[in-house]
Formats: sequence, C-alpha cells, structure tokens
Amino acid sequence: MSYVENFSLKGKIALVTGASYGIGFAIASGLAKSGATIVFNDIKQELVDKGLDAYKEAGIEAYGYVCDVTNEEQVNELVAKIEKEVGVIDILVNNAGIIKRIPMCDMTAAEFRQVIDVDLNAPFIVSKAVIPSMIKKGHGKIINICSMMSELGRETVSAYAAAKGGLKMLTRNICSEYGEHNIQCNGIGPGYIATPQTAPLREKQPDGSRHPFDQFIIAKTPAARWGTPEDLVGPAVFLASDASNFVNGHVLYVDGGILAYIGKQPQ
Ligand code: NAP
Ligand code: GCO
Repeated sequence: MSYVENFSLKGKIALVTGASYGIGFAIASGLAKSGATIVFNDIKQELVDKGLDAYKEAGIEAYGYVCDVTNEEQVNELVAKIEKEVGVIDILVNNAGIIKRIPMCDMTAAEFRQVIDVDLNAPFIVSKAVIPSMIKKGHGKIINICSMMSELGRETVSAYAAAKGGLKMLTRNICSEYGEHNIQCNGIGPGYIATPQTAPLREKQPDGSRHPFDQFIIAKTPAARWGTPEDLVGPAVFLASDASNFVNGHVLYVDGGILAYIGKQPQ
C-alpha cells in the first residue's frame, strides 16, 4: 500500500460540530474530499439547511442535524441518531465555539460560564458520547479545535483563554485515558483566521485604514497575513487519518508562525 493511502479517510464517518460555515465547514469539506462521510450540527435548523446547501454546492452529500452541543441530552440523542441513520462515528472534530470579548471585570459570571460551556464543557460532553462506540470499534480520532489562547492571553478574552487552555489539557487527558483503545485525541491550534468570529477585528476603519488589531496581527505573523479556514484542512486530514496513529495528546499550531515570533519591529 502506498504511504499516501494512509491519509485516505475512505469509509470513515466524521462528525464536525458547528460546521455550517467557518472553520468547521472548511475542515468538514476537506475530510469529505479525503473520502469521509460528513455529519455536522448547528443550533438552528435554518443554519443546518444553509450548511446542507453549501455542502451540496461543494459537491458533498453531508448529513446535518440540529443540536446544541452544550446540552448533554441533545448530544446523546444526536449520536444515537447518527449511529442509526449513518453509522458509528470514527472521527470527531470538536469545532463549535464562541467568544465574548469583554474586559474581565466587566464580564458577568453568566457570560463567563456561557463561553466555558460551549468551548470546554461541550467538547467533554460530545467526546464522552462518542468514545464508547470508538472503543467497541477498536479505533477513533478526536480533534479539538484549540487556539493561540490555549497558550497566550490577551485583554478581553479571559473566558475564551480559560476554556481553550482547558481544552488543551482535556485533549491530553483523553489521550492518556483512551490511548490504549487506539483512540488518538489531538488539538489543532489555529492562529488568527478570517472567519465571522474574527470579523470585528478586521473591520475597515472609517478612514478606510486597516483595523489596529488587523495591523497588529500582520506584524505578529511571520507569514504577514491572516490565515484562511482552508489553511487548517491539511492538518485536520492528517490528524483524522491513519498517518497520525502514533500522534496523541498533541496540539498542532497552524498559526503562520505567530507563537515562534516576537513580532515585526515598528517602522
Ligand atoms: P464561527 O464562525 O463563529 O463559527 C462557530 C460555529 O459554532 C458556528 O457554526 C456556530 O453556530 C457554532 N456553535 C456555536 N455555539 C454552538 C452550540 N452551542 N452548539 C452547536 N453549534 C454551536 O467560528 P470559527 O471562526 O469558524 O471558529 C470555529 C472554532 O475555531 C471555534 O472553536 C473557535 O474558537 C476556533 N478558533 C477560531 C479562530 C479564528 O481566528 N477564527 C482561531 C482559533 C480557534 P451558530 O452560528 O448557530 O452560533
Ligand atoms: C481574539 C481572537 C482569537 C482567535 C483565535 C486565535 O479575539 O483574540 O478571536 O481568540 O479567535 O482563538 O487563535
């Protein structure tokens, strides 16, 4: 068998959470083009329908379901429905996520909890729902979408950084607890990616100039550009495939070099 076939996902079923658009949609599309059957969820039916249309337009026959990943009952029902209607999940990408950019002392406990709920509790809930069948099947891949904020802090993102830092450690713990069942759990840590989630950070200023944060990220990134969701597809296919069967508990940063770079000296 040529080594390239180790990257094939033919015959595999992949659940990508929150994948109607954005990073989840790009990763799911890439997994599909590598042979996987794609299942995704979103909170609202209208977004699931929008996602189904987008996948169809990309030539991908996906399965879409409404499910709030923070709701354990809905998640367990979702996994049971997928197993009945599609098959046992081989690959889980915990992608669904939110951010609230509020100075910590202005943030309410409820707002803090909401971010932790989606970005950390939900990956726990969904992983817990799929692992038993992965154990029975004798293999499984879990990919948690972490962040630069799994390693770094910045103003206004305390809840998000706490959640993504926790998600890095949840990744390592799933690796530790289930590696003996041939389950590999790794993270992908995207840098700054141009999606709806970061649109406020890239808005043009009234005078037509770039947003100060946009300029900041360009100066902090050796690649001198924002990432695109498509930049994450190759790493996701690798971590979802047999080519990474001995990679476990790792967070692969796909950041254009931000974490390695002090930043361009102001001119
Ligand atoms: P996005 O454009 O805001 O998309 C997030 C997706 O998650 C949406 O489809 C959203 O659905 C869904 N979602 C949110 N809460 C959910 C819930 N409770 N149940 C089910 N689905 C839910 O974000 P993105 O930029 O694609 O980011 C995707 C992931 O990458 C997130 O985990 C994010 O933290 C992470 N990330 C992003 C960047 C970046 O620069 N963009 C960098 C590093 C990491 P609705 O539209 O219905 O809310
Ligand atoms: C922010 C951004 C970042 C990105 C990403 C970086 O406000 O700093 O939203 O958090 O979303 O997580 O890796």
